[in-house]
Amino acid sequence: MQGDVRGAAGRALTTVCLVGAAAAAAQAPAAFDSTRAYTHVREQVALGPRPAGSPANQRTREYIIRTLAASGYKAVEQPFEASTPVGRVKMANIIATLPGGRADRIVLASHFDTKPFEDFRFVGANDSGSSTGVLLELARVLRAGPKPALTLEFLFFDGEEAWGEWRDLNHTYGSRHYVTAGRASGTLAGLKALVLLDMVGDRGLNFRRDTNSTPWLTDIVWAAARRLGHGTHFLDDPFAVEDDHIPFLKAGVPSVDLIDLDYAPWHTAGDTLDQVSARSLQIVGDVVLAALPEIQARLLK
Ligand code: 1BN
Ligand code: ZN
Repeated sequence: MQGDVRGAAGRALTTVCLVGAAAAAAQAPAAFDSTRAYTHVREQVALGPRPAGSPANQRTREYIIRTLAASGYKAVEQPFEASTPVGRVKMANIIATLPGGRADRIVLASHFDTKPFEDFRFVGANDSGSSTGVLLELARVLRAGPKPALTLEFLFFDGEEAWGEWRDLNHTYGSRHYVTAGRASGTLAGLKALVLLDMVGDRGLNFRRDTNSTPWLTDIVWAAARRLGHGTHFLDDPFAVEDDHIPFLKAGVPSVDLIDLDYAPWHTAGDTLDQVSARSLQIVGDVVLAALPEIQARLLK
């Protein structure tokens, strides 16, 4: 009899604990898993060089869409044709949306094309495998967490890289197309901030403050890094960089570019998987996740 009573009490306690654990799990945001992010980098590298217009670029898009689908997103492609030094090239951005409490949105972005080189094999593990891997993992984690205050959009740009020299309009084809299309359709008005990731996997992670980026956004990211104890990777040195955030800044969208250009194998055959550190991917994923609530709070003020 007593055994039965204790058994019932024990079962009740177990039920309470399980319900409590389930409630906690429902509220706690899932953790960023750099092992998954690193796997995404490896899978992209395995596809080989992925310049805009190439079959491997198309397969990269399929990989991104498939990975997003596994996280519960119905991603859409934004196809366009760009005029480049090698003629008209078919490209496509990829967009996945996580609806928030408001329709106004924050975009988290990365490019996924690799720079075209004819004289050597460029697989772009860091540029652009690392940021694409982090963005795919951020999309998974954020969907598993509580509904965000603002809508979040995960945006994968095609055609960031130049054919040959980065000058005139020979670069940022995908981001320029997104901004032009968003202006024409009116959807750009709901875009309140852009966080751009590029080259985030270097073992010796060193972000400098891009002076083209919006200072309050940079401040929030740098403060989040300090809070998490990663301040040593986020230097106060200023430098100016041109990247996919420039079309957004020109359109008046507050933007920050998190880019580590202090990377010896940049745009060389040496930008291979062994140069990418899962620990760096983890730091960037954690810092972006810590910065997002602050960015939302600032935008809701
Ligand atoms: C970043 C990665 N970029 C190209 N691949 C943009 C860039 C171009 C940054 C020129 C600095 C100089
Ligand atoms: Zn590059």
